[in-house]
Amino acid sequence: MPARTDESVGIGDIELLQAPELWMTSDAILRDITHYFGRMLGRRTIRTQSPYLYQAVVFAVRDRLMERWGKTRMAMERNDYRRASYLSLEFLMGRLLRNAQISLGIEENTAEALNRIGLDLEDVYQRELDTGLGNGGLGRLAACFLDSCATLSLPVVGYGMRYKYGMFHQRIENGFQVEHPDPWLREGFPWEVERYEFAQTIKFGGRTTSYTDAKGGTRFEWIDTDDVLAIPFDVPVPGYRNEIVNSLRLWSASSTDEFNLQEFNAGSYADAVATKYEAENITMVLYPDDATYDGQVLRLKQQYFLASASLQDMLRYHTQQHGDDVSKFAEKNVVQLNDTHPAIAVAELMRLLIDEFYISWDEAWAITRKTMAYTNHTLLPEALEMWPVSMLRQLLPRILDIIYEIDARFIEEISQRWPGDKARIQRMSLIQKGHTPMVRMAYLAIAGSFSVNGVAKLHSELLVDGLFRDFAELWPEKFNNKTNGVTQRRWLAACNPPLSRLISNAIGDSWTTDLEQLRRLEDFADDESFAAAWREVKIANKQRLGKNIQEKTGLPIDTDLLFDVQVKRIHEYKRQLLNVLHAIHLYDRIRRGDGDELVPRTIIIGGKAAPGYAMAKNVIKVIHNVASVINTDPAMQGRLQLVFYPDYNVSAMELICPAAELSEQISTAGKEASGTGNMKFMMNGAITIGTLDGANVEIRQAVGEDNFFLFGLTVEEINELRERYNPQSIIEADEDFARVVQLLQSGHFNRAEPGIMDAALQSILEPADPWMTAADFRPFVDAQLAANTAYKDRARWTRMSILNTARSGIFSTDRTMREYNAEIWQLEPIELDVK
Ligand code: 26Q
Repeated sequence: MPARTDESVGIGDIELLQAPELWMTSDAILRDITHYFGRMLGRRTIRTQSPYLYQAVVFAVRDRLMERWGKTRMAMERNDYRRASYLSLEFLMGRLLRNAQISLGIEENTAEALNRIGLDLEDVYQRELDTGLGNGGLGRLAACFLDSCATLSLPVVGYGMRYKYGMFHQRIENGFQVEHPDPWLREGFPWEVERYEFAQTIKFGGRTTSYTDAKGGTRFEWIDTDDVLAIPFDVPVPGYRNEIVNSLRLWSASSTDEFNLQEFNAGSYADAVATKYEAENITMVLYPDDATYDGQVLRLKQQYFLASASLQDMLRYHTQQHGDDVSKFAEKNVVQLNDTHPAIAVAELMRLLIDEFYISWDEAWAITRKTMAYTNHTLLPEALEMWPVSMLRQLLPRILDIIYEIDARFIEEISQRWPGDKARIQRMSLIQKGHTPMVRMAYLAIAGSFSVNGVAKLHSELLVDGLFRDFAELWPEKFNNKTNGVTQRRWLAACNPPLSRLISNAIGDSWTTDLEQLRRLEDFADDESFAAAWREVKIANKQRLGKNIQEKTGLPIDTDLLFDVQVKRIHEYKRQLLNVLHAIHLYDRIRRGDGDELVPRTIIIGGKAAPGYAMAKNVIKVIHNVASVINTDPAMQGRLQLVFYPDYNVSAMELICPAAELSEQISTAGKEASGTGNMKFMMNGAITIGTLDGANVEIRQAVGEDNFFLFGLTVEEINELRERYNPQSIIEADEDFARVVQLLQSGHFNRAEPGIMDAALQSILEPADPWMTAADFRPFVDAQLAANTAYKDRARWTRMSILNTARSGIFSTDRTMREYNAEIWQLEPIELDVK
């Protein structure tokens, strides 16, 4: 139960928001900025290094959001809309100020207000720290989803974690990644509003007992628990110029007062304080792993903490609206699970309905299965989450009981459908038997949901044909696809102002809420003056990025070169090494005097490696060593550069994607669920060089095969080749490849660091290489040559670039969210005039 509630004040609801609306004029904005700067923050002089001007501007904007936020909430309550809750351990929001300004339509007025006192809004934007509460694609997708839902007026709440430390900062020392913490809250986070009145208590540990209730039924209790308090902090999510402001509710862990007191009374102050730290540990840090499962207790605590706090919050709201009758919970709520990370919510909702609302098992199960929907983001078996039964027994005993009961009933269902098929039961059971029995979280999510979706067409097909085949046979109606997208408000309008202006001058600005309008740019693909303007924008963006890279790395960037970019988490399946092999091949060609046909290029690679992923960290070192040889060789001057972009994050991508010309999407086919960086590049006019993997397949289909550089083995070819794969023979048969391997083996890139390249090189030479990098080397080099030829023909390249933008319309998250809503959520859009 919450420690304090509104009701406990005893005065009922009093509406205070009766003041007239704030003006959006530059006068009014300037007045508020100076008010906050002087009277609230207590500052007089503006120091460019201080965060206070930024904070004052945020407060002025936030006031204006707050009015709309209140109205949105009021409309939600009074019309009692069905809501979707997006549960995610990650929301990679990036910076919020520019986006809020654009959504409210006050960017020009704010800039003018600041101009009047001699300040530049752009500098204020740059002062904001990234909200880095996510690892990569999955977390950024959640952020794009929230933007689109608010813009479509959909009643969707994001539920996430307010980690004290977000994604680590990457620094490079001697070519090695060194991780530094991200204390993003240190200067305060002026966007959030603490809502202590909605705090929830979360149980851990203890034991379960049963008793007989008045009607003779058996009831269960979870007792002797160590409780932790979940405190919500709300962040506003503005829709684009539609007066809607939705919420992202982030939970922060804190110790419960009662609990501390007990131990204090027992005489151990130190223990009481230690316990407090243990509680707060739950939301201390984001796990920086993006594609491997590591079964740590703290991670399980995080997952349960998010699931329980969010579900209790939904039930609190539901009972506020409907009293204690939860029979309509599934009519009023849908929960979208962002991967299996919050999948324990299936069991937690069962517990809450049965133990706290006294609903029968069957009714609770019907409600749960009508409420939950699950999105899968990976096909990699090593990423599938499984928790040891023993860990659950210790940490969440009541939840384990419920999972066992779900499993027993599920097995019964399988036996009825396939009598006697024991192997099938073993395969499908929620519990994996063995020395250390494990709970398979994906299976719990599938069994407890009415919808299971993949994130690109190919990925969804592979789920049904492979990973979840047994389940798709049992419940074919549950499985569906929702191809990812990105929000054009951030990934075109905000990050690429010159291109946005050029586009809007040509076709108007309706693309900001209807991205398919970009198709009208096709009419300009052969217009010479438009093409010239298009090229100028790209050059300006390359200069902006070049300057940024020079500031970060000290390396002068030649902006006449083709910008060839691969930015994403470092992982073997994404094959940054294949890119490096190609860079070495180009270096080798130029060195041996065979580079005349090559257009000059700058290869930019960026991304973070999980701190525990040795091979990924080694890849970063390899890139740096190769880069330092290339970049210091006078023969490469003006012809070839290789740059590692340090500390890649959302704000970096906002500079990078508008400047990219060639987008590297070169994962082993069947491994990248979708990709979303690929869409950002396409939208900004980069041309993709890629494999038939994830959403690349749909990108190629949308843009046409002539406007995409395809290479590499298909999923079928990879499966077929697997058993007789022999990288050595591939290398021996390919002189260029052999020279590249020879350079690597000879120590050419690591004279003073013997052995440093060995692990990476060895991984490619291994017949067991799961990523089959060597098999795709020659096809990749050929596709790069095709890109090289296309780039030489300026008119042709520009045409391809324009067509990439023009045909990127389907990759808006507006489209993705419409599909989720039509096929899974079925929400009515919010109407602000209360019915
Ligand atoms: C799991 C257990 C313990 C600790 C961490 C994790 C963990 C955390 C994050 C596992 C995976 C992730 C992130 C996965 C991710 O970003 N997947 C990407 O999702 C994108 C959006 O759907 C896709 O476009 C990418 O293809 C996919 O790799």
